[in-house]
Parts: sequence; structure tokens; C-alpha cells
Amino acid sequence: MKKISNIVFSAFAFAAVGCASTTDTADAPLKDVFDGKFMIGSAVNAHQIAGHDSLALDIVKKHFNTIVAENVMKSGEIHPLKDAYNWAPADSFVNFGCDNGMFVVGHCLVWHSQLAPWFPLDADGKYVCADTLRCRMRDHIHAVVGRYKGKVKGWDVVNEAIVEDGSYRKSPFYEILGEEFIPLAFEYAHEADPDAELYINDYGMNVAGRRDTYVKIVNDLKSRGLRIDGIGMQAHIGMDYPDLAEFEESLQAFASTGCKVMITELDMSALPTVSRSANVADMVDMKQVVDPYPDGLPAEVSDEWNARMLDFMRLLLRNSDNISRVNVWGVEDGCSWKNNFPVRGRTDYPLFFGRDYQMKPFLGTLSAELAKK
Ligand code: 9MR
Repeated sequence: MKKISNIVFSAFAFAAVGCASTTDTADAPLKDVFDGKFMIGSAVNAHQIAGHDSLALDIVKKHFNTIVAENVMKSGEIHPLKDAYNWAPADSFVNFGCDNGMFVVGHCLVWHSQLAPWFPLDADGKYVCADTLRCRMRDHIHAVVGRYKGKVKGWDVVNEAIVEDGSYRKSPFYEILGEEFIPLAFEYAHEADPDAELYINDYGMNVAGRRDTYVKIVNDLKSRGLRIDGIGMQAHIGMDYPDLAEFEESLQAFASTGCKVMITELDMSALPTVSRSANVADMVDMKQVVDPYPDGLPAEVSDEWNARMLDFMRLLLRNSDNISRVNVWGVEDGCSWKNNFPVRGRTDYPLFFGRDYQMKPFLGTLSAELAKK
């Protein structure tokens, strides 16, 4: 049998789930459940906003008071060519949020991934000079933030700039402008909408190297008098990562800068952790191991998942004085990016609502706990 050495099988040692929901709180809108703690929301995609999934939109309207654009505001989508913007999907997203009285978050202005291909390149396909990139960044940020001024209340200005060891990611922005690309992006965003909140956002924020660098960056922005309101901890987590104590340590370190902390892209994979470099050809033979629950999550795994998510949410609730917003990265399991990452075509169960559009049990438990207080 072929071997997959880079699948990590974790030994889950979970306590009894204790996730029974109660009848009086089970149907409460989540925005009421978490009222006074933090805003609660989700990423929405173009398909949902276009009205092709009315059940998903019903969930969003009933339960969430904040939304973020999963893809439609990324430069590759909204500004695909130097002289062409694709506004319609983002307009629909913003109008939906405003019509429903939500705190609308824009994602994201400066990111190496889903970057419009033309953005950092000249006509010969080489990197542009620093002046040109500064102008392009300013034009892009002014156009996008300016269009939604007063409607989009907060922006992920810079996304995923730092790698695990705390050094800067060697993105085109960094290669061309060095560390200054971050302050510049914040300066341009503030010029474009002085009332908008501005955030810096990344994944793996539990890791000490990344944590320390973000604390430095935020303190530096503040010492220069630049606006920065929040630090986004994405929180794409799994059953065996991250260490929750480490995550909490980062949350508190970020709060100590005086910024709000926000959990911006929460999801928790229920599947075995597979490294990105896993050999997909090998995995075809190992489908059952890599993609073990195509027909539904077994009750014991669902219990483990709910127990860990409950622990994670309790962590957030005990830190709620420092958290302004929790956004889940998708509405229901079927639409999650985790079904295609790090392996395409798996069936994952990472979100607050299942493919049947029903709320997961841990939320009933939390509702009941919060109702008692
Ligand atoms: O969920 C998004 C997925 O639909 C896109 O294909 C993917 C492209 O990179 O981006 C996903 O969202 C990412 C987010 O914008 C930034 N943090 C990581 C998210 C998951 O990759």
C-alpha cells in the first residue's frame, strides 16, 4: 500500500460533548445570543448574493449583523485589468449588507494572492518601479474604498503580509516597496474614507514569530499617527491545531496594542490534517483516509467537533471585552473553501451551519449558557 507520511492523525481526547440545545434558546438569532459580546457574521459569496441560495441568505439575515465579501472585492476580481473595474458583484454585496442594516466589511485591499496579474508588472512582465506601484496602490485603494465610502464600515487593508518566523512575506508588494508598503496602504485607505475602520489581517496568528511582528507593525503604525483599528485573526483552525492557549496568548498580545481584535475567517476542519505538499496521486488510493466522511459526519466525530468549537467560542467569550467581531468564513458547510483545500473535492464540515442549513449543536449550548448569565 502506498504511504502518506504527511497526514497527521491526531489522538483526540475530548470530554463529553455536552452540547444538548434547549428549546427556549435554540431558535434565537445568533446576533441576539452574542449581543453585548461581539458582532457575529459570515463571509458571503457572489452566488449567495445573486440570490441563488435563498436558504443561505435567510440564515445571514436572521442570524448575522456583519458580513464580509469572500471574494468579490479582491483585486483580481474587482480590478481585473488596469483600466477596468468589475463593480457589479461588489455593489450587490454592499447593497445587501446596507439594506439589511449590517456592519459591512471589505476584504481585502492589498494581498499577494488573488492579486490582479497586471498590478505589479510592466509591459515586459517585469516588476514595476516603486513609484509606479505606489501610484497603482493609491489609485486602486482610492477607487475601491472611495466607491463604498460610508457604506463599508471597515476594511482589511493588508492581508497575510507576515510568515511564520515573523519575517515579511516576499510578495510583489514587499519586493518592490519593502516594509513601507504596509504604512502606505493604511495611509491611502484613510485618505479615501477617513471614517472607515482599518484592519490588518492574517492566518496562523497563534504562532509567536508572526504575533511579535504584528505587534511591532501595529505599534509602528500608531507611532506614525496612522489609523489602524483592528487586528484580524483569521482562525482557519482544525481538530488538532492550533494550541488554544497559544491562540489566546496572541489575542491578548494584540489587544495590548490598544487595537480591537477580530476573528475574521473562522472555520474548523473536521477532516484529518493533510499537508499541502501531500501527493494527491497517492491520496486517490487513500481516499477513505483523506476524505473519510463523504456521506455525513459520524456522531462521535460530530461530538468531538462540537466540543472543540465550544471550547474555542468560550475562549472568545471570556476575551469578549477585546473582541469586536467574529466572522465565520462561509454560511453552510457545502460552500466552504475547506472542501477544496488543501485537497480538492473533500467533504468537510467546518462552519456553524450544516449542509441541511441547520445550526450546529454547540450553538444551542452557548445560547443556553449565555441566557443564564
Ligand atoms: O474562501 C476563499 C476562496 O473561495 C478562494 O478561492 C481563495 C483564494 O485564495 O480565498 C479564500 O479566502 C481566503 C481569504 O480571502 C484570505 N484568507 C484565507 C482564505 C482561505 O483561503
